[in-house]
Amino acid sequence: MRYLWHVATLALSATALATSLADVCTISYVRGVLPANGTFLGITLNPDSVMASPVYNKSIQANAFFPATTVDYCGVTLNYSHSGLNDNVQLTYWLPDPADFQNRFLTTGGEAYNINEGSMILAGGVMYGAAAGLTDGGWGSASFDEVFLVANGTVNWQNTYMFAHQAIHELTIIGRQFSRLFYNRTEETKIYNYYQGCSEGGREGWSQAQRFGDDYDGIIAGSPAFRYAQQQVNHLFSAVVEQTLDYYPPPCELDRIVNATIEACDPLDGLTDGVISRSDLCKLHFDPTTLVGTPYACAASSSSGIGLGYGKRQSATLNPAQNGTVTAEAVAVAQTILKGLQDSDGRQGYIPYQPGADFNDAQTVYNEETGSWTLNLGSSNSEFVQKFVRLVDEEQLSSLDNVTYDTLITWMQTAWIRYEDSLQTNNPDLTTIRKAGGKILHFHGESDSSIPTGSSVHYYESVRQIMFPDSGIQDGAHQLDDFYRLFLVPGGAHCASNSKQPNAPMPNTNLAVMIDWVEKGNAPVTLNATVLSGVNEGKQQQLCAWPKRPLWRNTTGSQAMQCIYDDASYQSWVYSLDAYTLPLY
Ligand SMILES: *[C@@H]1O[C@H](CO)[C@@H](O)[C@H](O)[C@H]1NC(C)=O
Ligand SMILES: *[C@@H]1O[C@H](CO)[C@@H](O)[C@H](O)[C@H]1NC(C)=O
Ligand SMILES: *[C@@H]1O[C@H](CO)[C@@H](O)[C@H](O)[C@H]1NC(C)=O
Ligand SMILES: *[C@@H]1O[C@H](CO)[C@@H](O)[C@H](O)[C@H]1NC(C)=O
Ligand SMILES: *[C@@H]1O[C@H](CO)[C@@H](O)[C@H](O)[C@H]1NC(C)=O
Ligand SMILES: *[C@@H]1O[C@H](CO)[C@@H](O)[C@H](O)[C@H]1NC(C)=O
Ligand SMILES: *[C@@H]1O[C@H](CO)[C@@H](O)[C@H](O)[C@H]1NC(C)=O
Ligand SMILES: *[C@@H]1O[C@H](CO)[C@@H](O)[C@H](O)[C@H]1NC(C)=O
Ligand SMILES: *[C@@H]1O[C@H](CO)[C@@H](O)[C@H](O)[C@H]1NC(C)=O
Ligand SMILES: *[C@@H]1O[C@H](CO)[C@@H](O)[C@H](O)[C@H]1NC(C)=O
Ligand SMILES: [Ca+2]
Repeated sequence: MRYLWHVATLALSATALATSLADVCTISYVRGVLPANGTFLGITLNPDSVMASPVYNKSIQANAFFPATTVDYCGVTLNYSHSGLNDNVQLTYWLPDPADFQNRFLTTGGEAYNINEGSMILAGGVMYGAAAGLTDGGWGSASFDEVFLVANGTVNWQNTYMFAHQAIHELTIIGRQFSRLFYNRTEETKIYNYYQGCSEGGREGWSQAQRFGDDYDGIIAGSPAFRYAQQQVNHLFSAVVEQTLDYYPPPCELDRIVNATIEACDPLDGLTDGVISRSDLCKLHFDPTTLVGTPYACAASSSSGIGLGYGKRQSATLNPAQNGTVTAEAVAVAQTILKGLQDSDGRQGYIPYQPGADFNDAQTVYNEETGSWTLNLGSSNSEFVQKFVRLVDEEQLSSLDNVTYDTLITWMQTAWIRYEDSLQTNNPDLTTIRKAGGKILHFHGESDSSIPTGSSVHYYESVRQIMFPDSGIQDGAHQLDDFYRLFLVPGGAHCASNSKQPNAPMPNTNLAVMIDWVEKGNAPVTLNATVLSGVNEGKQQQLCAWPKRPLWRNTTGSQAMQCIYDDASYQSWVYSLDAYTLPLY
């Protein structure tokens, strides 16, 4: 009996394997395998909207999220609506050839105010035998900030909840079931559910881990834009520092400070490679006042002002050539920014960037008429306050008149309460995903200039203290290790490699690592990373798991990396955020 059953199974799977991509990648086949109406409460799929076409030999270069690959896939789009709402949400799926499908589904997220990263990112799932999907949230090619207000003063809460967590969850549950039917897998067949995203995509990953923990086997969340109220208002902090200290540094002067910081702090980790792998030692031991008097010079350049900041890019402006020597005022601006937002009583309101990160938020704007550098109130810095805090349907604040550090904290408080159950995304209770056996891989660049690296550390430490209140720092971390690991990426910029520290590694094999953890039980003790530029391009490196930190020591005649625990370093990452009455996780 058993033998016959086995033969029959083989015959069936042989039939399934014989199905080609062209056979299944048609509109009529896809319509025929859509989940039935009633499968998802409140959701109606629209069969008329289905588009499907096969794509062969699509090549994608190595990037921050996955290595170079060439994939064949079936590109499908499919719309749905919510009961009682006249809305239209479009899903995009890339489905691997039936012969390559490995019972995996990958949900992907977005960046800035975009709910997705564009379809190329889906190749990062297809290359591992996963059907992969993205959503437009229901607003087509518009971004969330464009559909957030119905009018001055009126929030579109449906769009807000969709962006916050609902759309990504719907993408996942529809996609997993659709994949099952598309590949003709039985209800008993396990379809592994993965998530991958960075920045806003990192926040979206956490929105799923915190609310829908039992729907995911593995969540990869990079540099998350969570603790949204504080994170977004914090983009204005650097400008308020400049206004308060009444010094508006030419961009070149701050750039010189960053370069000199990298140069001075690079060796503190034991390896002189142009990369600050220990920004904590930099914080503890490097004194930027030593830079006063250092000459700087930059050629004229067109500047987007903002680089990879969180928010929209600004139109390019021309920066004139700049030269001079670093002033005490510029160093004071840098030091105040790196202390982080504090209220007028010296209580901490938010977490700073690490030394060595660019000062993107502090970029000033050249005023040709006055020939001077002025405050930058561009949308990347101020849109959140104007739109999401003040509810004025405009992309930026018109001035910072009377805005103080206390004002920023008041705005953070207002947004925190308003978006606590939608965008805030800092619930530290991960009991559901832990119990369900899901895994979380969290990473963050240590030279991120858009989302402070310490924001990820603060969340990790909140989870540890809430879930394992009776354990110490290292023992609690050891318990978290079972399902949640945080890796800081030496020299890493915001979800990208760093042109200022080109030898820095990027963890761009995360989905392979996660699959290995989920499906084979091989937990990442250190995280696999690859150098994506510079002289060491292609070289593999390992990243230490928090709270351990890398240190290169000359033990066997050559510098070897060790992951060590160092309490002074650990303490340099800890902020009590005592400007608020409630605990801020
Ligand atoms: C689901 O119901 C809607 C509305 O009644 C209908 O237009 C659509 O064809 C149905 N979808 C499927 C997959 O049967
Ligand atoms: C599906 O959604 C897309 C994107 O919003 C839209 O362009 C298209 O017209 C929709 N198709 C149908 C049949 O509603
Ligand atoms: C894809 O590339 C391979 C190798 O270059 C080639 O053999 C194959 O014919 C190509 N397939 C299609 C559909 O273009
Ligand atoms: C929205 O409010 C701002 C600030 O009060 C005002 O300048 C703008 O005209 C208003 N927009 C509309 C469409 O009323
Ligand atoms: C789906 O698989 C079942 C066995 O699990 C088989 O009987 C059926 O013919 C398959 N359907 C298609 C469309 O391949
Ligand atoms: C900082 O270093 C970069 C190279 O990493 C260089 O292009 C830039 O000109 C330097 N800036 C200053 C002000 O020295
Ligand atoms: C420095 O800038 C001034 C104008 O501000 C210019 O006259 C001078 O040539 C510049 N010097 C160098 C070394 O670039
Ligand atoms: C700033 O405060 C001063 C003094 O209270 C007040 O006169 C002025 O109108 C305020 N400016 C703005 C833009 O609120
Ligand atoms: C680790 O990264 C290297 C490239 O640096 C790659 O060859 C290797 O396959 C990766 N390992 C895993 C498990 O992804
Ligand atoms: C490490 O130690 C060996 C032997 O003592 C020495 O030759 C070498 O220069 C050292 N390397 C570094 C990078 O300090
Ligand atoms: Ca170094």
